Amino acid sequence: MKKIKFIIPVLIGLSFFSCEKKADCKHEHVKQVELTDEKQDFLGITNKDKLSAASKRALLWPDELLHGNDWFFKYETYDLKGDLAYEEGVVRRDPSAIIKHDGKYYVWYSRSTGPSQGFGGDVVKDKVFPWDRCDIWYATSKDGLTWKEEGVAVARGKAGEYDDRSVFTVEIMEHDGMYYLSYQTVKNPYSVRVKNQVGLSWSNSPNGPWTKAKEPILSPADNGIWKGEEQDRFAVIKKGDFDSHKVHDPCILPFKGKFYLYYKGEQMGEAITFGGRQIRHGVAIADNPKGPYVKSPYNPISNSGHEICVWPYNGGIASLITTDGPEKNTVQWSPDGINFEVKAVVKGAPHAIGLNRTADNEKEPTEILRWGLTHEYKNYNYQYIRGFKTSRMQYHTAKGVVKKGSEFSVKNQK
Ligand code: AAL
Repeated sequence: MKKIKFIIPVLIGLSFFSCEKKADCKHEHVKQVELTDEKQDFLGITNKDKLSAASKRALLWPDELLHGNDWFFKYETYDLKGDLAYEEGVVRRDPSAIIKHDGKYYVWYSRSTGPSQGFGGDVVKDKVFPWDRCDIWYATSKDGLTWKEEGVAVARGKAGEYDDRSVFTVEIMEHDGMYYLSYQTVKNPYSVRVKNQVGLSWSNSPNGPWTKAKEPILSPADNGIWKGEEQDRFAVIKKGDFDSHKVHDPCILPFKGKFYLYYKGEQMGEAITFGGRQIRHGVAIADNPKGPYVKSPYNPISNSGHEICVWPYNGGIASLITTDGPEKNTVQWSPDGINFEVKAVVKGAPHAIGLNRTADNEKEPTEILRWGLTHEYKNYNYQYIRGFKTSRMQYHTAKGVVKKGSEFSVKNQK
């Protein structure tokens, strides 16, 4: 068998450094890849001596991913019934995960009413975004399809408090008989440069009453410097860390005896990079659910993504990365909750997912995604909560062809 070894330079973070002398170059990782006849055949490479850049990248893919499809899924969305069906004049968005209590599913979400005026007018009085002037509401359901809105769980704070303008984009964590809601907070006025923080409330029942933390549990990094006084979030002297402007989409998971608060960072002077908006995720870790949460020195822990969607799997943490950045629409996994690797590239994914935390998430990598909640834009002003379901696709077969051993073959035919 003819074996050829290729030295493939892997550039860290896809940055294109140039080094005068190869030996002096600190930025390169060099990986030896063996191109066997089998691998050549599997990848369909015409000539071992003439590898395109794409074939060289394909040779770096781990065998486990090359031959498996365990993390891949496809999805569809559907309308909900009852109080969560679309209602004119009402914004319901960013559903939390779903939990079950006394035979009923529970979900929390951002709720506001009326259209948004944007930032052109009086930001003290106007509603600038659909997620501005929100309170956190909750709903229950017997079957996950028809929902009853139960009312406010956590309201905005009193004038002058850190959360007096909007409380929104909430997540639920149930731990040791206690319930914790983590969510975004904004203080009036909601200008384009306003910093967004993360708040926390807790209760011994999902029906409340909820006790609010006196201070935010997470704040943006304070090492960015705005340029000038004008309300322009792109004008900076220094951008600062990936989360120097906003800490968003909090989700706390108990992990390895601690509490991992995953969040989306938005940076002052946010750029448009080759993958879209420059959005990355971070994690902050605490010994207790109420904190204090300390940001990981390894942040950011993703180079892409938007709303946080994380779940425990196989002793580590899985993460669905959507919407922004070069690794959007990938499912990733990390053994330590910090160092994530791509496991699958999906065709698309629901946004702002509310995961079904009652699922047996260890059954298969994406079992927790079999059904859940998402939101969709009816238009710029109004969003509503919808359901989604996914299925795995192990084989791609034509109609009428049944591949033996595949429980999915019939359902997933095109
Ligand atoms: C979302 C989240 C955050 C943003 C906005 C409302 O889906 O990423 O919550 O602030 O959009």
